[in-house]
Amino acid sequence: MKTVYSPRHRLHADNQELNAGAILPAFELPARVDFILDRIAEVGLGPVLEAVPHDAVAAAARVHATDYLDFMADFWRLWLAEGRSGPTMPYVWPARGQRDIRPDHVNGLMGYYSFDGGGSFVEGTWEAVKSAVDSVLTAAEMIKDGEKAAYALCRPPGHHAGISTMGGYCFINNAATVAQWFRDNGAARVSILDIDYHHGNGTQEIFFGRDDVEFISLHADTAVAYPFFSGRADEIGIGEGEGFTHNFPMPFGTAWEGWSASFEAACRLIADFGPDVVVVSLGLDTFEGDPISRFKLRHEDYPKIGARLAKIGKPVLFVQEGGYAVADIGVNAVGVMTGFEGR
Ligand code: Q9C
Ligand code: ZN
Repeated sequence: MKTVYSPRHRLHADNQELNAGAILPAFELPARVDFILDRIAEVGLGPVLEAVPHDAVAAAARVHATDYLDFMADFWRLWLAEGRSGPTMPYVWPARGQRDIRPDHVNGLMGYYSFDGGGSFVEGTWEAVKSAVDSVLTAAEMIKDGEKAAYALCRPPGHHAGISTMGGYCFINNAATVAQWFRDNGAARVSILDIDYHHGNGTQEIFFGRDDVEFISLHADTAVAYPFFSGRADEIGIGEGEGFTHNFPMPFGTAWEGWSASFEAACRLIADFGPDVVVVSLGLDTFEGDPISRFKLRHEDYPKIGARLAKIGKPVLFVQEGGYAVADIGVNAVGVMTGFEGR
């Protein structure tokens, strides 16, 4: 299987996050990509190709608001103009009872265009964000040209990014952007299967009212787990989209037995929908050793995921999302791919 990535992901580094009352270095690190690339080489998964530059912003604008994209493009200039240069973090949001009103100052804009403190910028963030879109579009072209599967090793991840909000380490929604790209390039129907530990709130928001892009998410029950404000089983879509969003929340401690029951149901939903292509939001934070998550999948489970996805018989574009047990994510990511290939 071919992997696509951009070395420009490295420009997004040394970010911070709010975690249990402390400001810590972000878990979402450049080393994540290195560990996956090392494992790809070790196992001989296949060629690793550099992303071809695309008009990433135009592709993203098919699913994100242009004022949001303009804000991110301009963000570092606004930050420097305030005399700052260190990593950023939003800190005030328009919550219930306040107005949905766009401020002029960068401090307010950060909050207006985010839903949590996980949208932390450094100087190179915007370049890295666009490079992840280049990766996913390059991989999509391979699928369009006949590959059965491709792996877009995106960083930063994307599935928490909504129409006009960053958060959860995400800025542009890579999976949503590529699903829309497939629709714009001949696919009648696209399924997005999100198997990251966290609910794919951004992707859900983007496609909630649509019947041409199905969204299925397996995740930790958001009654008790991040991102808390979406991901319940009763969220099924709205209007024309009713019945085309499917959520499978699962309790802390879920291991293969429970997880695979939801996964099997998800695979059947995909077969019923009959998409031209399946986009898999591939988070590896379901792993038992993940430092910020509480599922119990083991190394040997990941090839089984790939093998079942291959049985659907549709082209699959894997898009990297979360996964933070740094030394293990290479083994688990490549395990999905080798399982898909039946080796
Ligand atoms: N103590 C992705 O996996 N922090 N984003 C939760 C837990 C946010 C995860 C804090 C986690 C975001 C792409
Ligand atoms: Zn996650």
